[in-house]
Amino acid sequence: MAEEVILLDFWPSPFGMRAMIALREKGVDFDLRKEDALSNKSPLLLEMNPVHMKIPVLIHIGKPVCESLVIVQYIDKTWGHGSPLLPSNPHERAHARFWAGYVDKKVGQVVRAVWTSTGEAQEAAKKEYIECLKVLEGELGDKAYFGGERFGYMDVSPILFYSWFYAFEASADFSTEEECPKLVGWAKCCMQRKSVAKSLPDHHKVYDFKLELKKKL
Ligand code: GS8
Repeated sequence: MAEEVILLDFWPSPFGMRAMIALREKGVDFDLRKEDALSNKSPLLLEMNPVHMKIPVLIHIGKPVCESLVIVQYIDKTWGHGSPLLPSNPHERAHARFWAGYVDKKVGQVVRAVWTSTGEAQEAAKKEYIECLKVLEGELGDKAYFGGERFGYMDVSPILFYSWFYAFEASADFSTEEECPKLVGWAKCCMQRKSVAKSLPDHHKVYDFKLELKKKL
């Protein structure tokens, strides 16, 4: 390996998937170190991300980069080869950052209650979650990818949910495809890319993990 690139990851983590997709889009070789981020954090993780103590952490020539969206931007700037993930136009760039942030600030905030709650609380969470997805679908419109014809930063951010759709659906009895057909069409189109297919875990495995996690909560 020409320069040392290490990714600290936890296999079901949606956030780790973002970093992996970006590295694979750029064709960067990396050493994937699997963590048990929930119950047995390694000394390296604690040293490299002492503030949040969370994965993913990208360690490039000994220096850590934390937070998945920051990592994706770092990868895009550092490895210039391959097509850029972020647009160069300042307004388009700001727009891409806004929507990537929407995924964490809105969708990410409501989704937990979809699989952890029950009864009326779950129904309310499901409604709110589907509304958030529909807003995202509205932004996608009839485009192939969020940014237009090319896969980019705005796709790397939300695609992580695809591997979790099944777990959410099975927990709260709904079909994402019926609710948001264009969004699921987009996700299937992203899955045609090697970078994405290789980085997203099997949705049944994710579901089993969720069941185990729910028992512990
Ligand atoms: C979130 C990372 C995160 O929650 C990002 O990188 O975008 N905003 C951050 N990581 C989890 C992995 S599981 O989904 C984590 O490391 N959790 C450990 C903990 O909460 O202690």
